[in-house]
Amino acid sequence: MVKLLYSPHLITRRIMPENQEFPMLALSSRVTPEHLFYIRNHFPYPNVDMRTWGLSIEGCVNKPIHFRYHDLLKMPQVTLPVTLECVGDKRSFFQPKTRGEQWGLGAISHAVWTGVRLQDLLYAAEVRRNAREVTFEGMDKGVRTDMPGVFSYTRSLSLEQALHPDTIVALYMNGKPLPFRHGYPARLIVPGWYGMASVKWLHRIVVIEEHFQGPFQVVDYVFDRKPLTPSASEPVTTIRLNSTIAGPTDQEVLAKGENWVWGIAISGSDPVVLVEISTDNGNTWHAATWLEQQETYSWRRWCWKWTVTESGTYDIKVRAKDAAGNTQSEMADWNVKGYGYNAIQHIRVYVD
Ligand SMILES: Nc1nc2c(c(=O)[nH]1)N[C@H]1C(S)=C(S)[C@@H](COP(=O)(O)O)O[C@H]1N2
Ligand SMILES: [Mo]
Repeated sequence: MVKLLYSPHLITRRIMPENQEFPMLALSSRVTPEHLFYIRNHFPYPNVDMRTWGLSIEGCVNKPIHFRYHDLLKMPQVTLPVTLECVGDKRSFFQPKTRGEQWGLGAISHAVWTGVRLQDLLYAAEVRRNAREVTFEGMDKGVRTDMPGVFSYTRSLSLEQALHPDTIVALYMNGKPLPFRHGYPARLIVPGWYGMASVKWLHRIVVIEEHFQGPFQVVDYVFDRKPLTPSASEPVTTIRLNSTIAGPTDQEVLAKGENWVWGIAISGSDPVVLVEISTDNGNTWHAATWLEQQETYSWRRWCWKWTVTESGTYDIKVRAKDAAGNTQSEMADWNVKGYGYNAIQHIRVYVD
């Protein structure tokens, strides 16, 4: 039987497979409640039978291991707040349009993840010297439109990234066992990276000696720029500096007086240090106020009180700056697959 899940709280982009986004306007806490967390699936949901489920570590290791669920639960656990963002987030803003799910602002959400360090599992299996990458296989599979065959959702990481102490096999999300749609019983969490790396319904880890060539590694999730030359193709990794206005919304009509502009900022590498708002199409900028502390791998909410005395049409913009001095640009970094949109967001509001 095909599982059809659909959440009325989310903004639906596709029902089968389920692809739904977080309604940014519902941003009211740092942690996204489970029923509002965005969902990104390539395939129908897998059938997970906990009587037989296990996580195997095999390939280029001295001691292949098969972990049962309770084995993992008994191991030392770490807890990390991590924002997941789909690299297709904001794709609908690219001009010209690019193919794929037309995500708006909300293919991004934040949760607190608990699980075992991947390095603990890999050390237990004794990775051999000639290992180069580690592949992660999800239990979901299906066909692709661009090539024949049935594929599982499988991704790889360099051995170095796999051994990073913050790369975890998560068993809990926000203090409860992972919800099925977010990868129960176990999923990879690669903090700071776009969401495609965080493989759900994980059941097989294979250590390999070569570069993984699966379609979710070398066909999808690469920035392709035309004309296509080898140097113009680079793999998608960390989350780009970005900021988003949750409210007001584009084309909203406001009253004169005090209005709050509010939203989130994120970066997968250098921390965001400043968010600025403009209400005159980018001529003058005002620093927003943080609603919470900077925390590695986490989005950060901000707000700014806008006192409007005159009726009119206002072009509001938001831009973030990071600790390395980078800032968002006006121009989107257009690429064939519509990945990594992080141009300055622009909305128009009317004050009556
Ligand atoms: N097994 C599996 N893992 C997966 C995917 C998938 O389709 N199958 N999608 C990936 C992508 S592209 C993203 S953005 C995140 C989304 O995680 P979420 O659905 O828990 O929000 O999961 C990643 N892990
Ligand atoms: Mo994604």
